[in-house]
Amino acid sequence: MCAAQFPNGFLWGSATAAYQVEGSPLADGAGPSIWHRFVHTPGLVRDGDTGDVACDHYRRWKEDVAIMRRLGLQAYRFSVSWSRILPAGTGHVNYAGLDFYDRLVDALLENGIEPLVTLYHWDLPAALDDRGGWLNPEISKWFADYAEVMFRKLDGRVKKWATLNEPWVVTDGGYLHGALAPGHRNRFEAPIASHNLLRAHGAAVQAYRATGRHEIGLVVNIEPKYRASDDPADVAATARAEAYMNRQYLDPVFFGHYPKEMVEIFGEAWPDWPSEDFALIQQPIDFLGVNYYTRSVTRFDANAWPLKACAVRQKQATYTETGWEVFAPGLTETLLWVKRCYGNIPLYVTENGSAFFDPPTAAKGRVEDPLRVDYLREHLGAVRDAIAQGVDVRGYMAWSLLDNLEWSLGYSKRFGIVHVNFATQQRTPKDSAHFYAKVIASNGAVLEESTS
Ligand code: PNW
Repeated sequence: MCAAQFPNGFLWGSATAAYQVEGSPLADGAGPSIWHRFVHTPGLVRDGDTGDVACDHYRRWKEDVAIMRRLGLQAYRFSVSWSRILPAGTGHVNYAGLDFYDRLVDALLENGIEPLVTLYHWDLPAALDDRGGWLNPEISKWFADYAEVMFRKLDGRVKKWATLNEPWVVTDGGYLHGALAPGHRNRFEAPIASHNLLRAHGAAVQAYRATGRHEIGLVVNIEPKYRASDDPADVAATARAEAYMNRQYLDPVFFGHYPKEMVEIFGEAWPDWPSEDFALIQQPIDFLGVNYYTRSVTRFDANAWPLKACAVRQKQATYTETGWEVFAPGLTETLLWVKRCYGNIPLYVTENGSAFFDPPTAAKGRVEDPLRVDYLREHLGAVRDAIAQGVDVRGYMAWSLLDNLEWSLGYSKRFGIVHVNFATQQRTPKDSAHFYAKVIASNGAVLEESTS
């Protein structure tokens, strides 16, 4: 038995994002988002999959809340679709869209489940993309105005807000490599989009201080970078990769400047930023959300643009269906790294999970997913280890509650702890969900039981 335990009040939950689960993207007066556009552009999403129906959560949310309750979840992290609230992105408020989240929050609270609300999980109103989207500096005001609508409606019932989910993925996928909406490939645009995401984050935090009374933070994805060798070229490549993915957003928020490696990475495409922007970006936040999936062992690669770095595949490791190495110690390392670099801010693991093939047995009422159970067990142990070493981790949100639209990979990758049959919308909690329910009921004590 290990003495380390999860603190009392540790928050156990699960997470989703609006476009990945809701379906009915244009219902009740909603405007289209860039994801609605992207999925309806032929050739961009695997198998032509769309979020038109997804998990039909927009209509089946009551059933989904009941599932959460049965599993004993204490928290549900979801995101709000901006274009349901403001169909044109700014201006007219669509009260029917607002009502959906209003009812969801009430139902969660009635079932003893705390809502954690993310304001932006990638589904920008298409009308704002037409005005330049994240490339238009006015977006900080657009975002703060939208955020304020949400704060006025839900703050008090919602006590934990996140501004942005994974700004790195938004810019790397959406503006640099083009695999995600809006699908641009432009090295001059990516830094501008990043900077405006940060300004928008800061403006929303400012708006929250004026209207809200609880907690607001930011959610970033972190993938710890281990150097492949001590060769100076590999060491420098690893530092670039760490700056680009892990520090590009946190350094400005906590220190008021970008990592020095950004100029080296982007060269002439990296602008000189007005110094007053950093006062806006550096608003104090109440917590940080960390999304962790994997690590990377990094080496120099002259052909890998723009980082001149690439990941080295590990021979002995298990890889998930998204090609990510299963490496639980990396989560402990990530949490320790955040504390070491940025101080003792309260942390939530806002996403962690794995895509594996599930056996087609859901119709019989059982889905055995031993690899996902192992992943969950090992990563929860990693969180516990970080807590034992003094990191202030306050909660864990399993990604994802439901199998869902894995963005441009469509429905081909299943991250859910609850299986979704997309033909019938039948939900079946997988073995991993039942395991997680036991973890929650014992506040983590079940992790100490030997499994071999
Ligand atoms: C996250 N990376 O995306 C998102 O927040 C989820 O919406 C998504 O479904 C989940 O992880 C699984 O992919 C990421 O390349 C996408 O490092 C890419 C990376 C990290 C997170």
